[in-house]
Amino acid sequence: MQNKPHVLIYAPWYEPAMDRLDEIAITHHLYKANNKEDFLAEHGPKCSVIGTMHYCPAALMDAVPNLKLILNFGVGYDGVDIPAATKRGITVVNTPDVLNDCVADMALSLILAGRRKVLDADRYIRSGDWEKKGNFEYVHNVHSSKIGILGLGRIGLEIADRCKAFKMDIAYHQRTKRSELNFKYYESLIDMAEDCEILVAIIPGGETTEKIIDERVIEAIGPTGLLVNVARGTVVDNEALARCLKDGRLGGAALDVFPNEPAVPESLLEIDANLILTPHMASATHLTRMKMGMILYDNLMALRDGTPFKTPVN
Ligand code: A2R
Repeated sequence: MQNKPHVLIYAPWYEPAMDRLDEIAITHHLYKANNKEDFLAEHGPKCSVIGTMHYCPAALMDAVPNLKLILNFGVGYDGVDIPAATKRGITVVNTPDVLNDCVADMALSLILAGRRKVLDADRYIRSGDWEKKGNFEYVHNVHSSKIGILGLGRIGLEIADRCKAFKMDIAYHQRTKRSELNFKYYESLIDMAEDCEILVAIIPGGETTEKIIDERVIEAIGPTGLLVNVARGTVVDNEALARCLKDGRLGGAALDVFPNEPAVPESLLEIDANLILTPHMASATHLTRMKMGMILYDNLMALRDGTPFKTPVN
């Protein structure tokens, strides 16, 4: 095919899906290069597309002077400089909706495991404590507990649906009330945290939400409460979280995301109970990652064929 676009792959994604791009494009894998600067200088100018996961600063856009399209593998694009892309006439596309169920499933896994202390209980057996000390501590209910969802968007709504099945009492906070829904709305995040036993975050990252879950909010969730973060690491003040977990102001936390992945704050790694850490895997099932990849494939087809993009964010 004559008019195959050249794609600079900055960060790789689900391989079976990424490999499909080679049917309709010529891919250049920057992340594999020993000398990234030389690689970029050689291949950047012929590329009209960058493929990435949540990250594309203006400097990278400038290294690809004929850039028309950024394929962002993931629904969150807080690491992509959207104003810079828009200013340069570059379209950014993401992979919304197809991951809603998967991320919601993971949120529920963390809620259930965090609330019932499944991982601590597993360690209790393996350490021999069951035989030495007797039965494991009593924990708190999932059913009939009050949950506050921070961000009742596409994924948040799926989480709410699952919580309903678990007979939980559901509330939410975001900037806009959704009058079409029956869930209790809180105008104030801190008020919701005060009233709830579980708080789950599923909002975008970026400046407007940075450390929105601060020490006051964490304290408000309380000593018997659970914080679950499947949004972005930046939305929680993780140092405050570590302090609150250590001195018992917060009962427990379950985190799938961190501010500088794959690094995890030392202060969290030091904590060996009431804290579940997972490596940003909420959407990482074979089927969902394939679906996400195929959305990027379809957007690339649209660029090649001159048809409208499927999932533009700018
Ligand atoms: O605030 P609203 O009414 O725009 O509601 C959105 C809410 N949200 C916020 N809530 C409180 N304070 C904020 N500063 C704030 N900014 C946004 O988050 C909306 O209901 C929700 C996001 O929903 P969607 O745009 O449908 O996103 P989706 O697909 O559910 O994904 C959420 C995030 C991604 O951006 C990734 O960072 C993560 O989940 O995987």
